[in-house]
Amino acid sequence: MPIILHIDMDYFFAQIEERKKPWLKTRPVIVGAHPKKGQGRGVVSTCNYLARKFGVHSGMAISEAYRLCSHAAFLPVRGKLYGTTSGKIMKLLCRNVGQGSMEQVSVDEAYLDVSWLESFSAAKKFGLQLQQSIWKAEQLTASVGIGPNKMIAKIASGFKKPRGLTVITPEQVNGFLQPMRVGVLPGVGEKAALALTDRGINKVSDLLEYPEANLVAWFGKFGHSLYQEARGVDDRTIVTSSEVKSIGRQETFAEDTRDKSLVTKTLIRLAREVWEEMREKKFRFRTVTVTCRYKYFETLDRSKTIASASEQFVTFKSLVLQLFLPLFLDTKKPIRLAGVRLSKFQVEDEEPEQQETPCEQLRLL
Ligand code: TTP
Ligand code: MG
Ligand code: MG
Repeated sequence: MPIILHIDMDYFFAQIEERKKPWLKTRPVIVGAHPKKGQGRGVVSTCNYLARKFGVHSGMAISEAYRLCSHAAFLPVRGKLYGTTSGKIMKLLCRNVGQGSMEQVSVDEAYLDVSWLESFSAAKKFGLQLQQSIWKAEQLTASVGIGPNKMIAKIASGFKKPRGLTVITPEQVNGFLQPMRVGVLPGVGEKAALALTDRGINKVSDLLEYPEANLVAWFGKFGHSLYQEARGVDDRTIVTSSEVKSIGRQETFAEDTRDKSLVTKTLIRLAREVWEEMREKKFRFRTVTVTCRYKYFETLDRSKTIASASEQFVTFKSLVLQLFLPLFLDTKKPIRLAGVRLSKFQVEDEEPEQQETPCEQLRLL
């Protein structure tokens, strides 16, 4: 029985700022660009929960935040300090579960596979201990969610923030998920949420009334995932850093960048290296993954698996370019690191499952 734990630090950057200046704890605190008395042009990185009461949130224009809460303490982003603190917390988590059971997904969150604990009540105890260890080591609070898969664990960790600990057993999944807004489901961004509410679908339970074919007609391949997600199903496994069944390369840019041609060229060069290493091993690949890490270490992956294994560099390259596009276009965030990975290998003399698949028939996993 899979048991997944998701841990996410509470108002991370702002909490780090409060740690050394306890008098900030009783004030709204906003970390981000300089407000310049309401004329500032940047955005809010994050804010503490007191500032959230005024409607301030991450990504909001700092001028808007100033309008809503001008008496807040406005603090600049100290990225290096947050990065070091994040590293210490991730190491602590890794010491508790081992590298093979952990996936860091952003500067302040990680999935841990704790299936070895064998029960949700043992996992709850473990989650509590993790919160206490982080408090002891760093004087910072975190929220924990525990569930039978990544999606449920992540929704659960955000359920009772800050300092929350929410456990959802397999029997509780549907009752937990169905009253929630569709926006909680992975992959349902603002656009998809709007497309759904336009059709009168506001809650996850509303989605259950539609056959899979409808969702596919509206959203293409994502419709398949959406159908599963609404039923609490999520097959994504934890992608650990010690994965040996793949060949990958990544590169950190000298400066965070929005230069599309620079990132594309880098990805193609990395892809060439990865492909050469794969050919040395006489492998053929089925899965291609492109990774982008953005400013502040938020990391996103996109993968495609083709029906039959390929050894063609052109196929690999066109998939890399295809996968990269949404990672670049769906956000305005500068890119810190880009990487490519091949996996699901077949060895040369294995029978291919079927003929080479044209790109249009690629299956999105
Ligand atoms: P989050 O975990 O999304 O937010 P948070 O930790 O501040 O608050 P919560 O208690 O809701 O988890 O992001 C982690 C950090 O990443 C956050 O402290 C600041 C940074 N960040 C940005 O700089 N810009 C953004 O738009 C977001 C979402 C986060
Ligand atoms: Mg957080
Ligand atoms: Mg987070």
